[in-house]
Amino acid sequence: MTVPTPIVLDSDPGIDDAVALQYLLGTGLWDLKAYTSVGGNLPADATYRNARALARALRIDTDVPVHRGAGRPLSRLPYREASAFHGRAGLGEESLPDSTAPHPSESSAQALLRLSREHEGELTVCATGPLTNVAIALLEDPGFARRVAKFVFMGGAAQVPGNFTPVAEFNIWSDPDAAEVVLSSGIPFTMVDLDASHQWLFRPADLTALEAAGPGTALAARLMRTYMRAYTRHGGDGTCPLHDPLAVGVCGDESFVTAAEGAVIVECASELTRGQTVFVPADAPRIYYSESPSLTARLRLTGRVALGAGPRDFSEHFVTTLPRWPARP
Ligand SMILES: [Ca+2]
Repeated sequence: MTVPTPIVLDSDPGIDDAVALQYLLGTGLWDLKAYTSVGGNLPADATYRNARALARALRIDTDVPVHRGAGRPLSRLPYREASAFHGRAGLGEESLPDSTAPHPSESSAQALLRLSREHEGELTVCATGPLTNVAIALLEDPGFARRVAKFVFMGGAAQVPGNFTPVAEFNIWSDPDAAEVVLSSGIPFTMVDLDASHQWLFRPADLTALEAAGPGTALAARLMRTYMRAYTRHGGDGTCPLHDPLAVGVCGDESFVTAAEGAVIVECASELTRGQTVFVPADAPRIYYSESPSLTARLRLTGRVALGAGPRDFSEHFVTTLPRWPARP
């Protein structure tokens, strides 16, 4: 039996964040050290409240501290609400009771920094919201980038259109400056973008399977039903993408995606293309940006970038793994 690896999930719940948490617990691969909330789908106070309520609903709130994220993006107006997809309070129609756990004094960024020191070289960080907290940790202490073993985030669109603007994915659009701080830090990153997450879909048969899996998956099934309806209202075909769960999956196994090595540079100056993630493969022509010493240097800060679905079936893994939590007595 393998020893669970320390991980922090940094998240803006959000429906797919919620089921990503339950899936993470179901894998049995991870020792969840903290659940750090960040503003994104809703303002920071609301995602913190939702994160605490989810920790209670999934019976981890006595063991896993939940931290409050930064109050706003690094240099932008406060987070917009994505209530069209996630419901007015962020978790569909649910109104879950708050946890009774004490409120930690550490912010999300402070918890990330402490855990990167306590588990230097071992800690995986998975981010499924805007990258504000991770950027703040890096601004406070750039050494965070080398202490983290692996950083996987859901966000961006490498070679496909965006989902919030023609060129930008929602998480990166929400705080592009934070994303650029993170992706230029030298942190060992894997970008789980729309290129991959739009390939792994949750289908009506998967919903039926979750609904049949017992009382432990009733909440997840209700959330996913709401999420599928939202996608259908927005022109979908009755399925929905598994954005955030896929990022958690890739923390454990990259073969759910195909990935290439390369740099990702985030557009922060333009209003029109705000949050665009410009992917430059490591084997790109060497003339790229040769007139710009700063961009040429930037291209050396590479990571793994998902470009599509991988050989291993993520949708199937998600639906069979999530019901393993909470463990039945
Ligand atoms: Ca999210």
